Amino acid sequence: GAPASLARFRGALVGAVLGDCLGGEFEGAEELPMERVLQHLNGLDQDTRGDGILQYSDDTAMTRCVVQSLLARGEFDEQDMAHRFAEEYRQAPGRGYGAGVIQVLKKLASPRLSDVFQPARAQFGGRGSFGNGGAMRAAPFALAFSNIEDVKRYSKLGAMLTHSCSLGYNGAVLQALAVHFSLHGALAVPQVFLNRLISEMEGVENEDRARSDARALNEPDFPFCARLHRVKDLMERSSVSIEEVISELGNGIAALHSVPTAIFCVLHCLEPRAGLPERYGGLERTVAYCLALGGDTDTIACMAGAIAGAHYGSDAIPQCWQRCCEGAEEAEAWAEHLHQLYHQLPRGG
Ligand code: R7I
Ligand code: MG
Ligand code: MG
Repeated sequence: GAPASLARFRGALVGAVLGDCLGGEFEGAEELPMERVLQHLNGLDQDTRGDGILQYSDDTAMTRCVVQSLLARGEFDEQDMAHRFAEEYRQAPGRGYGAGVIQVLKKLASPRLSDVFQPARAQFGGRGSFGNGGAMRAAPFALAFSNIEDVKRYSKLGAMLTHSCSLGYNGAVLQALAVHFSLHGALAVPQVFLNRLISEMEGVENEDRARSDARALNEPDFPFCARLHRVKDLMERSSVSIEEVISELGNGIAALHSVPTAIFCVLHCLEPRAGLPERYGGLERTVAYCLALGGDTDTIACMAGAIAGAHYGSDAIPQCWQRCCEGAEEAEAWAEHLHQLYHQLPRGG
C-alpha cells in the first residue's frame, strides 16, 4: 500500500475528535432530517467564537488516555493505560460515559487491584460489556503499531480493560484494522478494503470465546464478518436509504451495531451523494452522513472520522470545524508523536 504519511496520522486522530465533538449534539436522536445536521455544521462556519466551543465526550477522553499511555511507555502497558482511564474519569466524570463502564472505571482506581482486566470481566453478569466503548478509542493502536499482528493484539487488550465480551473487544479490533488499512491507502478500492477486513476478521472471530458469546447473545457465528457482508450488499445497491442502513447495520451503542455502520458511512461517502452539499469533501460528507443516522452519533462519527481522516489526510479537515472542537489542536500534535513511534524514529520535542 501507499506510505503512511504524517497527514494521514493527523487526519485520523483529528477526524476522530471532530466526529465526537460534532456528533455530540445529536447523540440519541431519532429520525433526524439531514437539514438539521447541515444547519448544525454550517453554523460552525459562521461561529466567530471558535476555540473549542464543542466539547468532546468519553470517546475522545479515553482515546487521549490511549494515546498518552502509548507515547509515555513506547509500548502497550495495561497497568499504565488502566490507571489513565481511572484518573481521567475521576477528574472529569461528566463526559457522558456508558452506564456500565463507570463501575469498571471506579474499580480501576483502586490501588489494591492487581489484575486490571478483572473489573471488566465482572460486568453484565460475568459476560462483560458488548458496548462500543472499546472500539471508540481503538484508532491509536493503528497509529502506534505498523505490524498488523500488533494492531490486532493490542487493540484487543486495550479494549479488554473495560470490555471483556468478544462482541465488545472484537469491535475494537475491527475499528483498528479499518484505520490500519485506510492509513495505507486501501480505500482507493473499496471492495479490496472490505475483503481484507473480512479476511482478517475471519481469523479474529475464529475463537471459542467469540463462538460462545455469539450464541449466548443470539447472534450468528462470526457476527462481525456477517455484518461486513451486509455492508458489501448495501454497497452494491444503486441507492440506500438512511432507514435501510439503520435496519441492516444499526446505529446503537453495541459495537456490533456501530462499528460496521461507521465503516459503511466512510465507504458510502467516498463519492458525492444526493442530499449532501456539493462543496463538501469526503471527510465532511462522512461526518454529516453519520450524524444524519441519529442514534450513537458521537461514537459512529468518531470511528468513521478516524477511518476517513486516515484516508483523506489532515488537508481535508475544514479549519472552522477544527477550531470549534475541543482537543482537536492537541490531537494534531499527538499524531506527530504517534507517527514517530510508528516509524520507530527518535522522538523530537
Ligand atoms: O461501551 P461503553 O463504554 O459505552 C460507550 C457509549 C458511547 O456511545 C459513548 O459515546 C457513551 O455515550 O457510551 O459503556 P458500557 O456501559 O460498557 O456499555 C454501554 C451500554 O451498552 C450499557 O450501559 C448497556 O446499556 C449496554 N450493554 C449491555 N446491556 C446488556 N448486556 C453493554 N453490554 C451489555 C450486556 O452484556
Ligand atoms: Mg461519547
Ligand atoms: Mg456515543
